[in-house]
Amino acid sequence: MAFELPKLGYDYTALEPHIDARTMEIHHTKHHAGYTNNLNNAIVSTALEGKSIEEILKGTSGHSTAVRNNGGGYYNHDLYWKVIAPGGSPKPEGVLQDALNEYFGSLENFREAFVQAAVTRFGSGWAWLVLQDKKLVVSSTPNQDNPLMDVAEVQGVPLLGIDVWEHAYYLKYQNRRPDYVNAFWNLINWDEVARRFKG
Ligand code: MN3
Repeated sequence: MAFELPKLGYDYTALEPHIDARTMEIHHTKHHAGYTNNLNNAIVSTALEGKSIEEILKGTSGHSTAVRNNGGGYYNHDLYWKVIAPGGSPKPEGVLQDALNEYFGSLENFREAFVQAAVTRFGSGWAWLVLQDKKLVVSSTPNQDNPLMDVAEVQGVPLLGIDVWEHAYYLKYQNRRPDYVNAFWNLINWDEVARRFKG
């Protein structure tokens, strides 16, 4: 019943040169594993044991800080590994492309908004593309919060997310967060974003 660290669909080296293998290995085997273990420890023998991660997150205002931080960390990293892929995938098509055009004007405008949210998030956190009441919006959250949480300023379904904690990029990019964010853009798995959009 406990949450398990998901396996990646590719090797640690597969996202080079955009994200280096050492960062990937530490991020997955130390950071994501830590959130997973700490989440399990925080919910064992409580009313949350056996619930889905989505159910747990939507009740965040009523949970401990440990559940908020580690539940978010568990979910967010699972999404992160899936919305990127070696070489990325072709640009958004079909209904996702139409929606991005409708709410941002163009893919390039969406990119600017997403990059801006990622670069300007102060300290550790995430930037998101969020499906909110059938609209698409860009937001960012502090720490391991995400749009599924009832404490988030912008609530909805996260379709795409970028981790802007320094542990996600510091070995290769040091303080150059914008370089990492722009490199991430080359890896986006639009097929996965579209799958989440269609629900
Ligand atoms: Mn991380």
